[in-house]
Amino acid sequence: MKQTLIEKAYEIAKERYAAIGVDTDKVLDTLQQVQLSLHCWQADDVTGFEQLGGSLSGGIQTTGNYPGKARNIDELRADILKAKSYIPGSHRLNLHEIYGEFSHEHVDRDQVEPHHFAGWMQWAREHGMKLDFNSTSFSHPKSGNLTLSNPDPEIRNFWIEHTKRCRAVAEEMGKAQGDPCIMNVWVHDGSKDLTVNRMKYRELLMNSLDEIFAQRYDHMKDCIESKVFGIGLESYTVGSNDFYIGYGASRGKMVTLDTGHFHPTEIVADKISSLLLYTPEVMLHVSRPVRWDSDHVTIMNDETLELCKEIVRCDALGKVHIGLDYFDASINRIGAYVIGSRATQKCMLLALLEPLKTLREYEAAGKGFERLALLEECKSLPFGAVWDMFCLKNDVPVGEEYIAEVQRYEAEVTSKRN
Ligand code: RNT
Ligand code: ZN
Repeated sequence: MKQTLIEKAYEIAKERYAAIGVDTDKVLDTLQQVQLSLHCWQADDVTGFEQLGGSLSGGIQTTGNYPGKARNIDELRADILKAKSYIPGSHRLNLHEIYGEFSHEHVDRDQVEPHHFAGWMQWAREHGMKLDFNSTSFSHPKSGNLTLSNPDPEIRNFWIEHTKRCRAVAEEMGKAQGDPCIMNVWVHDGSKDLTVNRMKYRELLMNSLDEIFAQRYDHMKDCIESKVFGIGLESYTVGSNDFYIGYGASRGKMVTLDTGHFHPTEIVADKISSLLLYTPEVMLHVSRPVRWDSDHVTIMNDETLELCKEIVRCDALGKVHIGLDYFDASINRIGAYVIGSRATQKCMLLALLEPLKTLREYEAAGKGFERLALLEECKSLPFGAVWDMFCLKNDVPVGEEYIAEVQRYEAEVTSKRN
């Protein structure tokens, strides 16, 4: 797209926003600071590099078999860099334990060590990305239906050991990058059919977590993720929302809000302010549930928009960590990264462009009509011109230009993978 055209449009948009008291230059500076944590698992359908040969388990599923998924670390890294080159700003990378560099030896989950991620740490440094981390309780012979809440001490201790070791990995990552690594704990634990022991498993999970978190670290931060149910585990989820809110609030741990992990009519954005009053920070997994936790590619929809608006309205950009979590195997996977990341950033931009001061004055004065009218008018202000400027400034493709770029990478690289 012609640079002069983008600049001209931006100047007009800037004036238009100034009329409602919004400084677009400042907004662009703020947006530049907003980092997404890109999930490494979109490029290979949550397979990882353990090569255990099993299929994805733990109640999560990828659907589709679009060709070209990354088959090894080199391909995954190349794909992530490609995606990153079409996403404005600088971002983090969120790794799962199963993506370690195990170089053909079988390293069981209770044996993982920081050195298995030394290559990632170096690679991330070279490419200006900070790392976040996740323990992996799914897709393993010992995953079953219960991990950290398993009544069998042997299996439970296996997963406790795994999670402890993952925290040690995260600590090393945090140290190496001079910035805390955020480590998420999500376990699928639950039951397909009725249980008559709800309390028992939750107590076990609580005790396991207490044991895992007993070790204090200075360079990593823990977060814990709830869910309504997993596929095949429909009747009961040990780590429910209530469970983790209670746990997080009583232990001072961050809660992860995955936008696919709530009842369809719940508004996830509404939860941020409550959490921030009782827990230090919040982690997000931005996703797009379609009828269930389907992990469709994030788009610019009301849910994502409302989420970003809440972060800005709570003045919580420094306290809310924005991770992405979706895995669509039915379309070009690099394209999926780019769509979801840019959509989240666009939502954040719209949120930052809100004339919050005026809106709040209206609200304080009981001017309901005025508040609603301005909220509605904001929807048709020329935010697209501001977004284009952001892309231009960051030297990434403007607008739909990245489609052809992704197509080219597909033709030259991913389509040649079997
Ligand atoms: C599953 C959770 C979890 C996973 C990733 C792979 O429902 O959302 O966060 O998607 O850890
Ligand atoms: Zn998630």
